[in-house]
Amino acid sequence: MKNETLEENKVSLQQFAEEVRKGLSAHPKYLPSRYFYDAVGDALFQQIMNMPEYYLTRSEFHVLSGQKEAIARAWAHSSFDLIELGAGDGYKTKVLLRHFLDKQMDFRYLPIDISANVLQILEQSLQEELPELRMLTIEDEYFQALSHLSNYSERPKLILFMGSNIGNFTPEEATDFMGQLSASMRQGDGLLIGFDLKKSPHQILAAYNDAGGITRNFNLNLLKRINRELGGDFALDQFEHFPIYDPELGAAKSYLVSKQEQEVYIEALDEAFAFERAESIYTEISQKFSLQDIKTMAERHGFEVKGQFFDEQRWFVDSLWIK
Ligand code: AVI
Repeated sequence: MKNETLEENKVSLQQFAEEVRKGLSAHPKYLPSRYFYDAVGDALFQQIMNMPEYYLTRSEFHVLSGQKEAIARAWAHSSFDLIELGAGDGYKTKVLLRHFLDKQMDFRYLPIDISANVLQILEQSLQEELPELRMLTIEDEYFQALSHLSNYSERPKLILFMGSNIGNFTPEEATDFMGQLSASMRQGDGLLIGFDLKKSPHQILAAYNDAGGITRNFNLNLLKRINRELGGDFALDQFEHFPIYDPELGAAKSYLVSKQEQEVYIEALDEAFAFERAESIYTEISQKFSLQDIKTMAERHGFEVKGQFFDEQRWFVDSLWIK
């Protein structure tokens, strides 16, 4: 078992190295944002969710607390499997779980995540707070887990994909992801999906450029991780965090910009990467959406929009789609 884990780690380290090579050799340079989330990145993201500027988590929490009854009514099933993609710490999901339990609905909660650590922490906290909850954690890739599930459960599925995680895909990746997700669902299954809505560009930009510099550290942690795991020699003080927001595209993008001409060597790749002064690495997209964008996406993938659930300020929406 231990060897298997070591083998898996080696494979994913190799994949990480290859993706870094590809991104740093490209013009313009980029790095995939999913590598933000090592243990340090997870802890920094936890801090981000508590920052005054980062309204997303609070807004979605307000959606769920204010609209839980309406959501349950629109879903309209009392016996189902509740599946969550990328559950995190469960802070927001607990609102729904508690409500469904109070209403004595007959459901199992199945959070899917590739991190055993995340699932273990979640399971422990749910066992303490909601001991009556029936739950089965699934450590796997999303689509692999969903295809297994369809084989042994006949009950309708309600899939949760919250937090505006869909926004961290490029529009092409989002189309690909939604296509796969739709293909893994049966007629009548539901998807409750969170979208951060287009709003004042100042407000959006501030969420990715906080005064305390936590998002800066989150972004720079990507270079720190390359140093630590791949033997890189990035000088962190030689790169600056630079977020932008394009209100036309609804795209918040983050970059790391080289302060000077420099070379960075990465041992695992035995390769040096040259940076010109002011050359950028594109590290993340956080796409924002209009209600029309959401409707178009749903219809394109064969869903009917059954309900749109907002917070009071209408900054965030959890949208219920039925296949
Ligand atoms: C996880 N995801 C929805 C966050 C976002 O808002 O795009 C990640 C994040 N990046 C910087 N701050 C937060």
